[in-house]
Amino acid sequence: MALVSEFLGQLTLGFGGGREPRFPTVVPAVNFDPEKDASWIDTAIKTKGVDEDLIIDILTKRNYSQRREIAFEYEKKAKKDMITALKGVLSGSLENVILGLMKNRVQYDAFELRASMKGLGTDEESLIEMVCSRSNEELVEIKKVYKELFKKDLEKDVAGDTSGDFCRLLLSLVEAKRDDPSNIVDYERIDNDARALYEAGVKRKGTDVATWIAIFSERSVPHLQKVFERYNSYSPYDIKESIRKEVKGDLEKSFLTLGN
Ligand SMILES: [Ca+2]
Repeated sequence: MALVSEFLGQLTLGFGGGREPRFPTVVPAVNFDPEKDASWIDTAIKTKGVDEDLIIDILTKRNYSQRREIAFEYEKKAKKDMITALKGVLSGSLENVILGLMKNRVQYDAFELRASMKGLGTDEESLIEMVCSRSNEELVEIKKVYKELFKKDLEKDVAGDTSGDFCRLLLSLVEAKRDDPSNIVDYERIDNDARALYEAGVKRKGTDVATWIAIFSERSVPHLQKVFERYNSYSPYDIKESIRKEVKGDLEKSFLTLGN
């Protein structure tokens, strides 16, 4: 039976190799044919002793929605659920990770995060997507699963792969310090935060990024939405325009994702 380390090796292969230097698990596979993949999976399952390598090869080189499409085609063709069929023939850690790729969003996110930082370079787009669009509760779960799967701290990997304000923002988010939503609307705090965002950005020369990071990463989502509304009574530009004016690159993309 294939070892989990071999499986993880498959996930990394695409990064070190020449043809797919970046995020092979995120970018959809080219010439993707779900019917063909489904029939390969069917063949692998039916092979005596199970062709684990083939299963790994297919499922790790497709992105999440492609894997779902393969499962759909498989069910059409084999008249049974692909996850159940895989469960029946796989075992141990390999079963866990393969099934994780198929259906558990948290495990999937942990894998994508790992893939976005492994090997040469960093896939910032995926990193931003994963860290800036997940809720606090999701990030707490992702960190836990990340540690279980890779025996590494997500914080340390993020810190090792990014730098400067971008790194500080991601770490602040990964620390999951965001307030829980409250039933009490604190208008004074909303106003203070809106003014602070304006004074730290559009109103001054340069940007006090630390203040932006603190507000964007520590306030609850409903509170932030009200802050962004209130922001318009201070700033001539709305929050998105302000982000575009004040910061650039990965930091800009991150704040824009958070400002959504
Ligand atoms: Ca400014």
